[in-house]
Amino acid sequence: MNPYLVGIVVPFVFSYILSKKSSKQRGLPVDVGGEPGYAIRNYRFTSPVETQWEGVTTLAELFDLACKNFATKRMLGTRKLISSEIEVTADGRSFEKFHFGEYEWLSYNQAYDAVCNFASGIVHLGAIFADTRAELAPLKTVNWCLFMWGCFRRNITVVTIYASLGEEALCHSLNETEVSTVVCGHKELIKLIGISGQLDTVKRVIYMNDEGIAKDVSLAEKNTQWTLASFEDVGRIGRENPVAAEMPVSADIAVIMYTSGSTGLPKGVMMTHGNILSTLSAVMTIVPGLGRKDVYLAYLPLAHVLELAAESLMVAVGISIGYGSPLTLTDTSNKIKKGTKGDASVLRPTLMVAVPAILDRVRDGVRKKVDAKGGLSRKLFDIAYGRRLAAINGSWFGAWGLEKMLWDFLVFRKVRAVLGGHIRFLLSGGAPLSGVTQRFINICLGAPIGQGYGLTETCAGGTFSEYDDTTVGRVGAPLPCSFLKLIDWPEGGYLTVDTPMPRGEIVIGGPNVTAGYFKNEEKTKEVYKVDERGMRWFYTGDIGRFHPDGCLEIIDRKKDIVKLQHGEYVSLGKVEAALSVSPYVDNIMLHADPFHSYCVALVVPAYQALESWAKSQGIIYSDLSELCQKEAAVKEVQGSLVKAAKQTRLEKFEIPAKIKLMEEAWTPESGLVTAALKLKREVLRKRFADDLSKLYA
Ligand SMILES: *[C@@H]1O[C@H](CO)[C@@H](O)[C@H](O)[C@H]1NC(C)=O
Ligand SMILES: *[C@@H]1O[C@H](CO)[C@@H](O)[C@H](O)[C@H]1NC(C)=O
Ligand SMILES: *[C@@H]1O[C@H](CO)[C@@H](O)[C@H](O)[C@H]1NC(C)=O
Ligand SMILES: CC(=O)N[C@H]1CO[C@H](CO)[C@@H](O)[C@@H]1O
Repeated sequence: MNPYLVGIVVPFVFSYILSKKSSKQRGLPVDVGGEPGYAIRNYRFTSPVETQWEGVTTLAELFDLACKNFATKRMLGTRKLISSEIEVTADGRSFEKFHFGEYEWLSYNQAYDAVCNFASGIVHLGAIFADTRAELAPLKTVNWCLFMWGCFRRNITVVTIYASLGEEALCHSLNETEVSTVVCGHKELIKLIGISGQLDTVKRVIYMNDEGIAKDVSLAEKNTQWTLASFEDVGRIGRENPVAAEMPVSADIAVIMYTSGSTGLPKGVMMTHGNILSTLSAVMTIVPGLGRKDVYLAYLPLAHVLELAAESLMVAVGISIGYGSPLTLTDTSNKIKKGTKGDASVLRPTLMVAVPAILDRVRDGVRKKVDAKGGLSRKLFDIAYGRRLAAINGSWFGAWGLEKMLWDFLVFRKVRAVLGGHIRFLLSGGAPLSGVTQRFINICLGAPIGQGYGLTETCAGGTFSEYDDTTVGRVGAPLPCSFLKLIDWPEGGYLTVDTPMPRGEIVIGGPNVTAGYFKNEEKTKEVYKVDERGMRWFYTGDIGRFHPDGCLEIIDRKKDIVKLQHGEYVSLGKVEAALSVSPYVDNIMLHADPFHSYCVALVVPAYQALESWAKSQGIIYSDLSELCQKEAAVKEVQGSLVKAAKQTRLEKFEIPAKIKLMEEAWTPESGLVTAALKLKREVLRKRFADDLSKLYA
């Protein structure tokens, strides 16, 4: 039978039968102490959970338990490097490309031995550690992960710092924590040598045996007084001199995580073992059927709280973790040699964590491919997508059934193969995910996206959207480890008595709320408060509203609001998210100035889209920089911004009146965005001050 016919008949029957909207109550009001507000808890738990594992109160104990339970199962995998080469493009830029082979695995037992060896080896070396691991170290991340567990076993606090923070921030973080031993790869080692004169406390460096490390090590030996040792050395020393564990207690600090704040120097968030454990316990209750059959693809840095929590949870429940990196994820990723396989196609993971920026890229990539193919396959894709959208819109049950199977087989199977074809659950966090992207990924991958909301300060705990919640744009009900409260913010016009939904600043309380900022009493006091009942609350500065079913929607951010000359308020984050829907936008920073009546914006265009448009228009240009300055290009992008703004019903004053196209992408390395790819407004404003003032001229 003609598949089209089936595709058109079956859906009606199914959507008709199953189009019942579920109205499950996911969060319930709760009575709490502290500042008055509107508080909500998870519908299944009356008080915040602290641990899901009997008798386990620290990560160190959790690791022991996991190794006992899952002994011979695969725990950590990395891909063998087969070859690497430098590829030079036509315009003279060079890229390193890799060819990786199959995954090679360590069992839980083997990992346990390695962790014990590291733990003993560390004792012979010294105290606090810092991780400045680069993004691309796919071969050695296993060592870093094992090393962290080794530190926990010795009650040693691990400090995590992004190498991409920049010199000043790196110096500041290492100085502040008085770190004595630094763990790093070769890129970071070079950075460290460069600032070695300003580091008083660093005595030792443990390096990863990356390719090309030898000459950096000899450079360090020449220029510094440091003791240098490789991971292998530490393991060997530990094996030869075993030392008993020195287990921490729940209230001991496990990790000090430096977060790249959008302003000023980074702050070190102190996380206790109890903090992290309560987040793990909470997330565990939320992913359906989390179990030993799952495979997890780890590719975000462990210095990201989401990744730390996710990887620890995977270990706790006996899941195999395969390592990858953002630049080697798919067959078409930047660093993957043409014709060889990306991490996802080799590992075929069932679970992944993603930040919205990465999902946006996946969406754009798929869309581009489909558009490029054109013709019948594009039409088929659009029909399939439309049908699925309508079905999901009705109810979750409508999302299953025969029609889904048909479309999956005809259309989405190929899309799914991009991430290995087996994904059954995706967790998105770190920033709000646009509804458009959420739907797109939902439909194309056929897997629910759990959207979480949480901060480093709350140990990633906050809210989480359940797998059966098919709405978009919301971040779900409170996690079982958190109470959420909205409090009035009269200056911004958000009140808990607002209708139809209570609105206000989001405040998070519970055992997951971290101990505060390291050596920063003042800032800690400003945003952390303990109420009369002994519960800790963190003031997020985000503005949210609670839907009647107890789910949270983030609608604004306190400090991102600017009042224009004529008194209109512009919420920068909200407008940027809306404008990002434009296919020409890779990144955008809206700028509003109280002395003007309109906004302007810096736009990093999606270069491919812009270039193919230019080609279609017969526009001649020698390089990107010239194209970005062409009036026609600016006009085209601006036009698409206006369209995006209309779609999302922005006000006229919210639409940037003038824009500048940036000729270079904003990356964490350039210090213009955080490692989670959030804009660093202050830095961007300073860097592009001239461009901004020209836009207002
Ligand atoms: C770190 O400490 C050293 C020595 O005390 C000092 O020279 C340097 O300026 C400090 N750097 C930062 C960023 O605080
Ligand atoms: C763990 O280390 C911290 C900091 O050195 C110390 O205060 C604490 O007492 C230690 N915990 C145990 C159980 O020994
Ligand atoms: C989804 O449903 C809502 C109302 O329930 C409707 O307003 C919207 O147009 C629908 N969207 C699609 C794509 O069907
Ligand atoms: C580990 C931790 O910080 N635990 C605290 C969690 O919060 C409760 C009160 O809500 C405290 O009693 C715990 O000490």
